[in-house]
Amino acid sequence: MFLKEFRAVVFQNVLILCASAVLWKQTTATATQVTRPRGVSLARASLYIPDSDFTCLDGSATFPFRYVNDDYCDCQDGSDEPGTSACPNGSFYCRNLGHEATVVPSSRVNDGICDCCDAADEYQSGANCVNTCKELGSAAQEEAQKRYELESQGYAIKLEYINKGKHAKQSQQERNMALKAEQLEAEALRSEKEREKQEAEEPERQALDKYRQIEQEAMKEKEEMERSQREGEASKAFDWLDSNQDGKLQVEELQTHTAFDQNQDGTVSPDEAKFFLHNEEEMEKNEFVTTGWPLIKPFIMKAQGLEAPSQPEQQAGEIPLPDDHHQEESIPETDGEEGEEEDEEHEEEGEIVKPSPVTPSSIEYDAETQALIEAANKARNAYDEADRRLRDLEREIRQLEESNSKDYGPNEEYQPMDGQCYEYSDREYTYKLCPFDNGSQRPKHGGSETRLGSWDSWDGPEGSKYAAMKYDKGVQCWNGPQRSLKVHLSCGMENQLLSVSEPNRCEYEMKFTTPAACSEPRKPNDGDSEFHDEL
Ligand code: MAN
Repeated sequence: MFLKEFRAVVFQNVLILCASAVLWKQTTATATQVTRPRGVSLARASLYIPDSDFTCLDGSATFPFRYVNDDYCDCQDGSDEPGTSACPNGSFYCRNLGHEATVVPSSRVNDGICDCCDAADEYQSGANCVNTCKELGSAAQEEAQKRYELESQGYAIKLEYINKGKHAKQSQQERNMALKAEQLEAEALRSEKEREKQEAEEPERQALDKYRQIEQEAMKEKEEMERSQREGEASKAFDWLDSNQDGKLQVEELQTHTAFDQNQDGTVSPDEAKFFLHNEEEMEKNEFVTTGWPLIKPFIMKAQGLEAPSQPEQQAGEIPLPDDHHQEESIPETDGEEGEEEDEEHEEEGEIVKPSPVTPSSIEYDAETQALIEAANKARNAYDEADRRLRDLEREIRQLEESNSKDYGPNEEYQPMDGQCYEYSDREYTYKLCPFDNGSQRPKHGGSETRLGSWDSWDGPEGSKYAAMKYDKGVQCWNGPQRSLKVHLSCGMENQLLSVSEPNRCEYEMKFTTPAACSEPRKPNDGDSEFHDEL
């Protein structure tokens, strides 16, 4: 406070006459400009009125105007020293006539380095700053003009996209309405065909029931015959193996047949023989017929040079009949009459085993039943067709509604990108983005495609939601999260995938340009931004 009073006195008594001159010297003044202290923007000029006291812009203090730019910092916000480096937090406004106005920190004022292109920040340092604003201004102007032209072209394409998108939406809605009407008709037709089918199937069912009964009986008969053939064969085999005819098979009896020599050492050991008797010393005929013969039969067949079935349960086929008592490993005929009978019996069995002529596929129906079947078939086909038609319609409606519910931007401008795919290759992978569908990665040197994510939502920052897209639920990363992808969109003349990165493992980012992201371009101004700077 004391210092301030002292300085005020000095100013009042010694420099009072020069004060206004100094102050005015520190202003910029051209014919078209409002006069204001050095370092103050046009927008703030009205806050610096030479004839009245100055109030710091943060309202913290008020003092005579001559304190402004007196190279002493009075305001906490540095607003009293816009044209000197006295305040550490002050800022200096470069007018930069011919180019863009800029604001630099006060500390750069008269520091010997040229910051403003009009050299205004170095008015006392002796640095030989040259005013380069005109050159910079025209280069920037040229650049801005080029950008404007490109943006205009991009925007023109965007307008086409908007047109296409809106048109597509409208035709989808029309198609949807038409499909809904067709769906109603198709539902009615299917109900009608269903009723006709039921009406035709009932008499068919009644007629077929009769045949089904006959069929079942024939099947039963066939099974019975097969079973008895199997048992006959087993019984005959038993009699042949039971060489002492005591009604039981013993180990010794089996040992006489090389067919049971499993380890091929030339003899059938008791253990080898016992294996076929379920590890017992002997086996009764009943047991042999049900479970013994199925085990033994493949070995006999093998010894006869026949292919043995792989599953013992499936052994019920015929094997050559025994015809020579002495022929090893052939089931022999029994001596005398009995043998002849067996032989005959077997021949009979051979005939019976032939497949039954009554199988479901070979049934011949009477003309009336046949007509009923044909009528029912016709009704079934008609129903199937009506059902298929309805399901096709429902599927198409679902797809349309799915596509209709997608957010293609505020004016449908992103709609033309749906259904397209764009690629980008780096050293290792070829990446593919199919907007509104998915993103993927394919190794360049072979290997399968990995899905990085499926379309989820718009994901731009608040206020510019349409600046980014999110694709998630990609293929699970090994020991990590499911892959996901973020696509950053910017204005460009064409739809193009510019770059792909993986900032975190299995989290991918793409840069994509598209005319759909262009905004209506603003004509570049004349390069003098003096009237555009803001408070
Ligand atoms: C693959 C690629 C990579 C990813 C690893 C993670 O090699 O999908 O992008 O980083 O898997 O294990």
